[in-house]
Parts: sequence; C-alpha cells; structure tokens
Amino acid sequence: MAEEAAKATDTVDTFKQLILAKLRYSVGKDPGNAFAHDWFEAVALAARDHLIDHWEDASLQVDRQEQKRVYYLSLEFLIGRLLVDNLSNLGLLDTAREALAQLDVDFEQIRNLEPDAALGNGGLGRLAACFMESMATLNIAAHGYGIRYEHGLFRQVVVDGWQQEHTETWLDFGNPWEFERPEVSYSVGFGGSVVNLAESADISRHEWQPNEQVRAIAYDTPVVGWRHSSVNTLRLWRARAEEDLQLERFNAGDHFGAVADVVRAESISRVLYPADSTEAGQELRLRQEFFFVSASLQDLIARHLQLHLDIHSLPDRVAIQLNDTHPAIAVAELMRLLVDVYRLEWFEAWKLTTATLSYTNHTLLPEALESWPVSLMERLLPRHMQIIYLINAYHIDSLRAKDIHDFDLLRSISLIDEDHGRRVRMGNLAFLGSHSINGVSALHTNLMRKSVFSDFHHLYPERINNKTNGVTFRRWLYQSNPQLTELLVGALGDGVLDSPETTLRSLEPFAAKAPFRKQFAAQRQHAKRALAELVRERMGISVDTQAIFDVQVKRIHEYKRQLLNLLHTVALYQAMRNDPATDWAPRVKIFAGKAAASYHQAKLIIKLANDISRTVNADPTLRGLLKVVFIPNYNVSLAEVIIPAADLSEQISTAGLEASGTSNMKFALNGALTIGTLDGANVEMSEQIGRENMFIFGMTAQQVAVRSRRDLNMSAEVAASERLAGALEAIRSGVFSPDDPGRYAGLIDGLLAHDRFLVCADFQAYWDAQRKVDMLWRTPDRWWQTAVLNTARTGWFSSDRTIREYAKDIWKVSGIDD
Ligand code: HBZ
Repeated sequence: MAEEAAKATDTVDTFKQLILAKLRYSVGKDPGNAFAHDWFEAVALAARDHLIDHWEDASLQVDRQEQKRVYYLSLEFLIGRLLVDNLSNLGLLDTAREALAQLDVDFEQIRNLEPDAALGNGGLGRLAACFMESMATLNIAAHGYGIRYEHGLFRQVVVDGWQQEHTETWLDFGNPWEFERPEVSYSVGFGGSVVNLAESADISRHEWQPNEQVRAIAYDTPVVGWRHSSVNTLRLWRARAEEDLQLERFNAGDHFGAVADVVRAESISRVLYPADSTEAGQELRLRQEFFFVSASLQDLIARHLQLHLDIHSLPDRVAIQLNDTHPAIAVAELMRLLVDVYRLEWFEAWKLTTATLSYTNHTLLPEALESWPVSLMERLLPRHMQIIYLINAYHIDSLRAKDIHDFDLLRSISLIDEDHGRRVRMGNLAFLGSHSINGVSALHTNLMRKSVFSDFHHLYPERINNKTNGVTFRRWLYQSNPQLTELLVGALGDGVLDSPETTLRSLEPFAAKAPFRKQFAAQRQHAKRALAELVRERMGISVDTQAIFDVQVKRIHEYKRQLLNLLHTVALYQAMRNDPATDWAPRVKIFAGKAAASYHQAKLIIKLANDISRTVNADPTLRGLLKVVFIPNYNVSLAEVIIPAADLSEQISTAGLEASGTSNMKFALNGALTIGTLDGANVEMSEQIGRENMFIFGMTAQQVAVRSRRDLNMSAEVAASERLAGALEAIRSGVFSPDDPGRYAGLIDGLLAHDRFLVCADFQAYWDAQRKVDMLWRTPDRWWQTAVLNTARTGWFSSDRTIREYAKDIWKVSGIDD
C-alpha cells in the first residue's frame, strides 16, 4: 500500500511538472500570468503526450499483426468534450485533479472551458463517436473518416421563446487534441467531362477530366480506449483551394475575385448541415459528401497498397462501414478508382467493392431518404453518374438473366427514381454496393425488410441484418455520473468498470436492499441538485429537487412527439388547477433540443414549450407542483448533466418511426425509468429490463400502420376525451399565447384534421401511463427498486457489445486480444 501511495505521489509530481512545462513552452505563459484557458490547454497538451506514446505503440502493433482495418465513414462525429474522456481512459483523471489542486487550479472550472466538438446533429453522429471509443477499447484497428467542420452544429439561442441559430465557433482557441497533417493531402475533383481517351466502345474504359480540384488536408485526433487498451485515429478532412490566391487578378486590382476559388473550395468544410431527417437538397451537401468520401478512399487505398502491395486483397484487409447514405457515393467512387485508376476489369472491381463496403440505415422516414437530381450529378460528378447507370444496367441484366421481369419490382430497385423528376436513390446505391445492410434495432431492421428495402430483401435475403445500437458506458456512466459509478464499484467491485456488460446484472439483488436503495436515491439527489443549479443559473427558474424530473431531450421532430408531452403537460396543469385537493406528485417537465433551421413546425413546438413554461411557472395556484423548463442549446455536455438527474425518461415516438434511440439507453443505465412506446430499441429494452419495470403505452407499430391506412382525422378521439379536448382548446384559443392568441390555431387544427404522428390517438394511453408514474413515485421503495433494476439490466446496451457484433458478423475482424 505504502508503495502504491508513493507511486501515486510520484505520478502526480511528474504530471504536475509536465503541465508546467506545457504551460511554459507550448502556451508561453507562467503560472503567475496564466488565464484559466491557458491551464486548460496545458493540461490537454500534457494528456496528449500520454496519448501519443500509446498511439505509436498501437499503430506499430497493427502493422506487425497485419490486422484487418475498419474504416468508419461518417459525415458526423458528435464528440463533445475530450479532456475528461481522455484523462479517464488513460487512468490519469485523479492524477490530473490532484496535480492541478497542488497548483491551485480548479479542475472543475477548466474542464468546463473546453468547447464541445459538435460535428453532428443528433443520434447518428453521437453513435459514431461512441463506436470510435468502443473500437479503441476492443483493440480493433479502426479509423474514423469525416469532415473537420470549421463550424459545428449551430448554437441555439432562445429569444422570447423562439429558436435562433448562431454560428458555433469551437476552433476559436485552437484545438489541442488534433494534429494537422499537411503532408497527407489528396486532390478531389468536381465537374468537367468524361473522355474516351482509348477510343474504346467500352464505356467502362472512359475517363473523367474534372474542371475543378479541391485539396483535402488531414487532421488527426487520437481516440483512446478504456485503460488505454489501444489508440485509434479519427481523421477529419479540411478543404483547401489548390491555390491560395490568383496573383494576376489580385495585381489587377480584383481583390475579391482573386480569392473567389478559395472561398468556393473552402466552403466545403465550413459548416455542418443542420439537417436532421430533412433532405438537404443542396449542391454544397453533395460536394461535402463526395469530398470526404474521395479523400478517405484515396487515403485508405494508399495505406493498403503500402502494406500489402496488391489491390486485389482489399476486402481481406479492409472493411468500410458507411454511416447512413451520406457516404454512399463511395460505391461509385471506389468503382471509379478501381476501374479508371487501378485498371481493374469491371466485374472484378464490382466484386471487390461489394465485398469491402457495408451500409447502416438509420431511418425509414420517406422524406429523409437521400436522393440527388440526375442533372446535378451529371454536372458535378459526370463519371460517377455514368458508373451508376452502368451498375444499374448490369444489375437489371443480371435479374433478367434469372428470369425476373416484374416491372414494378425492377422499378423499385432501380438506382434511378423516374417518378420525381429523375433522381439517384442513394439508399438503393448503398444497398446494391454493399455485402451487408444493417438496421439499428430489431424492430427497425424488421420494418426495413418489409418497407424501404422489401424488394431488395426479396432478391438478397442474406444481406439485411440487425445491429442494435449501444452507448459507451465510459462517457455515459463513469464520466457523467461519478457518484453512481462509485456506488456501483462499492457494491460490485472494480471489475464492473472493465466488464459492465456482464457484471451489472449482479446488481439485481441490491434492488431489494433498503440501505442500497437509499444510497441510490442519494446519488440521484446529488445529480438533481447540480441540474437545478444549472437551470437556476442559466434561466432564473428554481425547481424542486424532490419533484419527479421528467425529461425529454432530443432533436425536435414531429415523429418524436414533443407535442404529446406538451399536451400532457397542459392537461396535467388544468387537472392540478381544477382539483387542487388531489395529492398530485410534483413534477418538473424538462425539455431540450434543437430544431433544424428550416423546420418551421419544430420551431413552433419550441415556442409552445416556452409559452407553456412561462404561463405554468408563474401560476401561484399550483404552489410549485408543476414546473416546465426548456433548456436552450442542448449538446453533449448538457446531456452529461441532464441524464444522471432524470427520474423519468420520455421515449414516446410514434411506433415504427424511431429507428433505435440511444438516449433511452443512457437514461436507463443511469437508473431513470422509461415512459415509452414499443418503438426502436425500447422494444429490446423492455425485454431486458422487464416490461413491468417500464411504463410502456400506446399503439404498436402494426397498429400504427393499420390506423394510418384508415384515416388521420382525429375527431372521434378528441370527442372521446374531455381532457384531450380541453388541452387542445386551451392551446388553440391562446391561453398560453395571450400576446398572439392565434399563434397555435394552425398547429392544433392541423393536428385534428391530419394527425400523421397519431398524437391524439395515443393521448389517453399516455395520460394513463403517466398516472402510473405518479403512483409508483408515491411508493419510494418500489420506485428505487425499479430504478436499480433498470441500471442492473442495461448492460447489453453497451456499444462494446454492438461493436463486437459488427466485428464478427460484418467486418470479420477480431481485436488483438480476442
Ligand atoms: O440515428 C438517428 C435515429 O433517428 C435514431 O433513432 C438512432 O438511434 C440514431 C443512431 O442510429 N438518426 C439521426 O440522428 N439522423 C440524423 O442526425 C441525420 C443527419 C443528417 C441527415 C439525416 C439524418 O441528412
């Protein structure tokens, strides 16, 4: 023990010296004149030194062992902050805390100075970040590839209840985690024409001559696994013009014109598209997609050839995962590289392409399925358009050869949609070019087989498979909830940190132990106080930490049904006012989330939440029984504060529409109870956790399908429920918007006439489920027993489990230790 203590002191001392050296020689400051941000930078750089040592080891090991490499292509990586993540996985968190304390620097203050790397919109981007961490933890040799956006997801400011979007500037103070690699750069072409150099009739022998070139510069960020098992690389590309300045134009006095090309080229990596499930439909978006796909493929092929010399062995050494259709142009670009550059014969190239690529689908919503106008593709990527036509033609030929002539089937699997002004269907391209197509929860995968890809599934029954999402427990438990983590370690031992998937189950018997339940409740109180403090500081609203913290945080979208939650809020408000003698369970309704800038209905829902909040919070007759807060600018860091503080997790999407959900898993892991529909991964959660330990309500996906076919007029449902009618009428008539009483008339009338997401149809079931929540809350023993069981039974939703499944079933790779 004495020896260990001496070693720890030694480590603290060494780390302290390292921080001081970084402060002096890298930041250029002394402790006497350093600002808090300088300290942040010095600690981050000190941690980075440790990362680098492990990073070198990891890449040498991969080369030696000739491990197959995984490339995760994603237009989004919603990373959040990295300081605590890196220190914690390096095992240096306590060391850093102590070293800083000795230097009289407040660790909590400096950790909060780090900006969020918000290079993603929501679940899809955050999943990519969890996967990167899990792949490093599992010793899988993986690279993430994406875009280094200068501006990440917009900063949401709420002014008078309305969302405003402001530019996010995460790079203002530089980024201590990344390494610019100017020597790693590729040229990416656009436009121009296709030429027949060899005068060959075979169009697979034609070549592309782009008329615009953009340079992709690599920026590498090390990604360290738990207990620094391995360090992988996230490589993000920045766009640069081939030439910084057209000197001739500049000298002729055309100062703006001289940099026009620079602006055009660099706009590619300027900003993340804030498009959540709405079609971007912008040329710039297609340029972004092709830019990062082309640079990434060129880079990984160069690495492959350097190591293995032979392009033919690509699928044996390389697995490329396409995160949604955003990188689906990879199918055509890989074909172009193999055929035009490496001179492979078409069918050989096709074999390599499909054996290397696999694709993950994240949505079934028709409006979110990507497609590009043929005219745009022809102009921007003429050779790729030609390749897509060829793939399509060969595919249809191969089906006809198998005697498949069904016109409707051929039309539905075609890469070209002829019905909506000729568009390239990126989902179909990704499907055809991949050997594996996976959904992200069991229900979603089954619906994929029956809906968007039913015809493809019929033709290729082996290709579609399920990989239910998971989340990294390092960030979403150990780092965000140290109090609960400590409690778990106390109960189950240190081993729970290394193998929570199996060990957490041993927590079950603790649910029956009163002293443990008390401790479990105490850690929640701690987290609730921290959130209450944040709400008071940022919004000036005080909330009762003894009340149920009822939380819905996610992108604002009609299918996620924040409106259903708001209707319940209004109905509860009215019931509390009408019936003050009832013993109501006190509640704090907490909302947060961003709406896509162009999504007017979602922005109106944010305004409604804020209008309701203002009215309810100011009503003295409620005696504080109900509070409503909309916390602005939801991001990863805010989620880390909110999730541990939640008692109730709202997962109430219309069944069949939420592909998986991942916050549902984070909440349950932290011991919140879920109120939810049988949608996405909620279904599997109810299997693991037990339906009796969740509040499951509402129509099933099947019932939704049947009801939607009937009609979407809700007069009957509204007539049947006085409570629903009352809530709708209050909103419609301006009770919450006295300054503009007609503000919500359109929203409510629209809902009654055409309730696409079945808000009204599910209202009564939701209300009833909420009353069960109240009842359970009144018996704390049972509540906390259920909460402990939720934590105990969520181990399966670790992204380590998900990644193991990808590795075994899709990528055919194993980690070094496996
Ligand atoms: O992906 C989400 C799903 O809605 C959610 O159910 C699932 O858990 C998660 C991970 O699989 N999808 C998204 O987050 N989608 C986007 O963010 C998105 C971004 C750009 C687009 C379209 C969708 O153009």
